[in-house]
Order: sequence, then structure tokens, then C-alpha cells
Amino acid sequence: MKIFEEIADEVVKGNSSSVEELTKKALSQNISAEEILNNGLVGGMGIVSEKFKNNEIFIPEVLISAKSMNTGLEILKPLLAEAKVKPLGKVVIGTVKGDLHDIGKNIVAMLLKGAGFEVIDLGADVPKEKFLEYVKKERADIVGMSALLTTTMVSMKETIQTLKDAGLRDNVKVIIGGAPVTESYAVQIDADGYASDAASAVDMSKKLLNDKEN
Ligand code: B1M
Repeated sequence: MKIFEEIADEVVKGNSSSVEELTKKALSQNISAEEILNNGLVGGMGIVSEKFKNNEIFIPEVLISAKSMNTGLEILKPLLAEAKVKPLGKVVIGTVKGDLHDIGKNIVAMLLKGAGFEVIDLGADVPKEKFLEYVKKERADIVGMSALLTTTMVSMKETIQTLKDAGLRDNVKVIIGGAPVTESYAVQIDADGYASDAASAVDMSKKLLNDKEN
């Protein structure tokens, strides 16, 4: 449908006012909020995600597109809640204790939202007890941890141990990332997945969710 292409196109351009206008226009044409979300807004963020992965666009453009997607999402939210549209899965995400770097984590959170996940963002400097609390409280499918300092990476390991001690490790998939983090570190600390960038984090989260359900 042409209106979906138009919404996606404006998300890619990061044009919030057009996204708002077109989202309202689509609703006035009796198109469901779910279709507008999946085909328009998420469709647009999918293109953004690919372009980011291929180095065709960079962080500022991703942030502007995500902001415009959120403008549309805010309009649809009450309708989606009413229609009980089921999110893909629930992700609790945060930057680990002692670490204040949150730019990369925020991009990962935005792309996950854009891909249809419900994201509970705990912010930065998140202690292991808080990850545990929210995994329990929210019955999360996935817990995502970000670290930018070599000195804070150990908090990822400690958080996984905390989940194990609470008997919850098998209920949740763990994905980690951040500049100093590597795939081999993920294996070493018994995480389920590692992603080097935000778009790969979305792909990995979808894979982990699939593994969890099967
Ligand atoms: Co800091 N800092 N910093 N810093 N900082 C680095 C990380 C550093 C590499 C700079 C350097 O020395 N060359 C260095 C770390 C060295 C190390 O340990 N390896 C460093 C240091 C030392 C420090 C301080 C200790 C400096 C000081 O005070 N002496 C201090 C620590 C504060 C603290 O956290 N307790 C500090 C402070 C800061 C600022 C507050 C000034 C600021 C952060 C602001 C903020 O985030 N709100 C800052 C910044 C901006 C940086 C650099 C310049 C940029 C980081 C960034 O945002 N990159 C950084 C140097 C660098 O990386 N070149 C540096 C852009 C971002 C999009 O990339 O976060 O890697 P990134 O995220 C990517 C991927 O890694 C991945 O996807 C993202 C998007 O593609 N990813 C995930 C991230 N999280 C993921 C989670 C996933 C999956 C993928 O799954 C859940």
C-alpha cells in the first residue's frame, strides 16, 4: 500500500512531522494500528537498520529516524494496547554497573523497539540485582547487557551468575555487546549471544527468541 511506503520513507528520512501526519492519515483511512506499525514504522526502521549495517548511514541518522518512528508509535500506542497486539518478545536492557556509556545501548534499544520487541530500558550503571529484579518482574524473554569499559565487563559475568543463583538462568536468554566485548567473552561467561552492532543485536535477539520458543 502506498501509504506504508510513504511512512517508511519518512522514517528513513527522519521526518517526524510527516510521520505523525501520515500515521494519522492512515488511521483516518481505517487502516489498523498493527498494520501501520508493522508495514510503515517498523518497515522504515528495517531499512534504517540495513543501511546502518552497511555503513550507508551513521549514528546521528539512526537516532533521528528512531525519534521519528517513536512519534508515530506514540500515536498508535493506545490503539495497540486496546487491540492487544502481542510484541515479538520482551527485552530488559541496560548498561552494566559502573558504566555510564549509554549511546550504543540506546541505539540497540531503539532498533529492538523498531523491530517489534517490547523493551524495558533500565538505563546505565545497572547493578546485577536490578537486572534480576526486572527479569523476574517483567518475565523477560531476553536480557541485554552493554559495557564500554574493560573494567565493567566483569559485571556481565556477575549478572549471569546472579541469574543462575536465583534459578532463573534457564528462563531467559542473555545477549551482550559493547566495544570491548567479544564473541569469545560471551562464550566464556555463558551468555547466549553476542552482537557487534545494533542491527546484529536485533538479528541475534530474533534468533534467541526463536531458540527459546523451540
Ligand atoms: Co568513555 N571511554 N569514558 N565516555 N568513551 C571509551 C569507551 C574509551 C574506549 C575511550 C578511549 O580511551 N579510547 C575508554 C574505554 C577504555 C576501555 O576500558 N577499553 C573510555 C574511558 C576510559 C572513559 C572514562 C573512564 C574516562 C575518564 O573519566 N577517565 C569515563 C568512564 C565513565 C564511566 O562509564 N564510569 C568515560 C566517560 C565517557 C563520557 C561520559 C564522556 C562519554 C559517554 C556518554 C554517554 O554514553 N552518555 C564517553 C564516550 C562518548 C566515549 C567514546 C568516545 C564513544 C562511545 C560511544 O558512544 N560510541 C568511547 C571511545 C570509542 O568507543 N571510540 C569511550 C558510539 C556507540 C554507538 O558505539 O557504544 O560501541 P558503542 O555501541 C555499538 C556497539 O558496541 C554495539 O552496538 C552499538 C551500535 O552499533 N553495542 C551492543 C553496544 N551495546 C550493545 C549491547 C548489545 C549488543 C550490541 O546487546 C545487549
